[in-house]
Amino acid sequence: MNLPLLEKLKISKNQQIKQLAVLIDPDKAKNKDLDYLVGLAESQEVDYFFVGGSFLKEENTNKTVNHIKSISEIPVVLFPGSPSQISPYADAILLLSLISGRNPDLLIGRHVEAAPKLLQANIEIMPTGYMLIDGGRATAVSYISNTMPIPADKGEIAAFTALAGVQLGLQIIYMDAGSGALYSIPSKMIQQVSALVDVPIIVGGGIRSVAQMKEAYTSGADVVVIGNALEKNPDLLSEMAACKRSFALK
Ligand code: 1GP
Repeated sequence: MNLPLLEKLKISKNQQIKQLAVLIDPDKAKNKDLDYLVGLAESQEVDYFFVGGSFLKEENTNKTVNHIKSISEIPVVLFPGSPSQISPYADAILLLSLISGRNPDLLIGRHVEAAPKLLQANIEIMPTGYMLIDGGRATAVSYISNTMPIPADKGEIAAFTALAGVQLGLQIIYMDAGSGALYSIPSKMIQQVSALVDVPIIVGGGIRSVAQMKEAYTSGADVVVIGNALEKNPDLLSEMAACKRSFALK
């Protein structure tokens, strides 16, 4: 029997097995490049594809998810910027509450809009507390969501925000410096969050090197997400996957 992805994520966390997600932006995914990246991800045993973007010009989500599913066994998890990005062909969705912000639309409004679509899509729902952290420059998600990120040196605020999310019943915390962030999330902040909450922690935004990835895992990230760096250079994936695997050997 296939375990739900949330269960797998929790088991991996308990066993201190680190995981790697590759972020695919459906607007940017050209079939040839996508096939190459998906092929590499298969051979390197990447754990998840996250599919989505904060601002999609075209409704490419279904097409992209279908295409990935036709050539890969790796689970596809929606990381949606809006309810229009819900696809019934995905395995699961990170149902995001933007808990770092104070925009009611992204705490409950869009979820009401999404509810009937999710009911119909019948995919696994992974309730996720999403925290934007300042990564050194204004990001699309901060602009589009009309929210301010948590300052990178305010680890305590991040930790109590995450704790409040977990107390509200959220099952995952996603700390994101935003796609293409100048600076990835400081290790001290990841440590502070992971010391306070026991749910799986996803970390992404601005991670371009194995050293940054290693630092995130060591600080308490259970899943690291890489988008931009692999769009620019997919061949980085083999060393990144090796970094992830090196934690399993400890
Ligand atoms: C963004 O966490 C993801 O939401 C990944 O960011 O594209 O900078 O890797 P990058």
